[in-house]
Amino acid sequence: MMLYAVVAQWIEHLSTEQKVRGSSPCDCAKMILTSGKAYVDIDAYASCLAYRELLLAQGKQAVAVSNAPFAKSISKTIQKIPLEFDSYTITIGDQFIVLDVSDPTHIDSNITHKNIIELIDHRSGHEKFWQERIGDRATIIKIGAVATVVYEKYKAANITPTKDICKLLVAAIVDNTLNSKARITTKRDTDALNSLMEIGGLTKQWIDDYLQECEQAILSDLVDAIKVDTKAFNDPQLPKKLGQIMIFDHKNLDGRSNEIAKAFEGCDNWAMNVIALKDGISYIHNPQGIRKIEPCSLRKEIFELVKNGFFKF
Ligand SMILES: [Mn+2]
Repeated sequence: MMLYAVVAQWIEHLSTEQKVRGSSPCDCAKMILTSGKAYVDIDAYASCLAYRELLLAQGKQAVAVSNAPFAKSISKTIQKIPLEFDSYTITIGDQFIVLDVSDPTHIDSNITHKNIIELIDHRSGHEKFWQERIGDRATIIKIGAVATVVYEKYKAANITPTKDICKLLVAAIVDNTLNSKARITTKRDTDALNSLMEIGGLTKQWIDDYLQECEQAILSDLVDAIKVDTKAFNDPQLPKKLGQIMIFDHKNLDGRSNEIAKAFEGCDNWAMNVIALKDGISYIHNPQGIRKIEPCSLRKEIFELVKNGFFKF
C-alpha cells in the first residue's frame, strides 16, 4: 500500500515535470481573454466576451476569465444578456489575450507575462515594455474604445456579430467615448458604433436608456461607484487618489458632497472627475471645491492636460 502511494506520487511528479518542460501545450490548453485586476468596466467586459465569441466562431478554444469587481457601466440590462465570464481554472499551456489594460502592475498576478500572446489597450505609457516582449502582437493605440478594435476583428474575419454582441460593444464604445463627446473618439469608433447599431437593430433611444440606467446605478450606490473606479498615483503632479464617474446631469449630485468625501476616507489628497454628459463638462471635485474642464474629459485625457501644462490639480 505504502509502496503504491510512493509510486503513484512519483508518476504524478513525472507527469507534472513533463507538462512543465513540454514545449507544446496540452490539449486542454485554451486562449484566455482577460483584463485588469482592480475592476472591469463595460469596455473590458464587452471586449473579452465579444473576442471570445469570435475565437469560438473560428473554431478555437477560448474562455473569458476575470474575478475583478464590475463597474456600474456593466448595468442590469448588460448583465441580463446571456453572455458572461467563464468559471475556469488556469492550466499549464494556457495563453492569454489581455484587453483594455497595459500597465503590467494592473494585470492579474496569476498571469505570467511570457504566456501573453496578444494585448490591446488605449492607454499610453507602456508601449515599449510590450513591444520588447510581444512585438506586433501588442496593439496600444489612441482610440476611444478597445471594443472598436474587437469589432474590426469581426469585420476582418467576415463574421457578423450577434445582436447580443452588438449590444455589448455599442455600450462599451458609448461609455468609453463619453457618447462620442470625448476628444479620444476617432472615426474608427464612430464607424464601428454605426455599423454595430445597424447590425444589432439598436436605436439612439437604446443608448440613452443604457446611459440613464448607468447614472441611476451610480447615484443609488454613490460611495461604492466612486471606490470601484478610483486609481491611486504616486506622482507629484497628480492627487494620491483620482476617482471618476460618468453621469447625465451634474445637478443630480447636489447635496451629496459628504458621500463623495466618504469614498476617499483616510486620504487627504484626492480628486474626482465627474463627467456630465448633458452639458459635456468634467467637474473636478476635491477637498477644496469644484472646478470645470471643458469639454468633458476622461482620466487619461486629463493626464495629458496635466503633462502639457493645461491643467493643474
Ligand atoms: Mn477602455
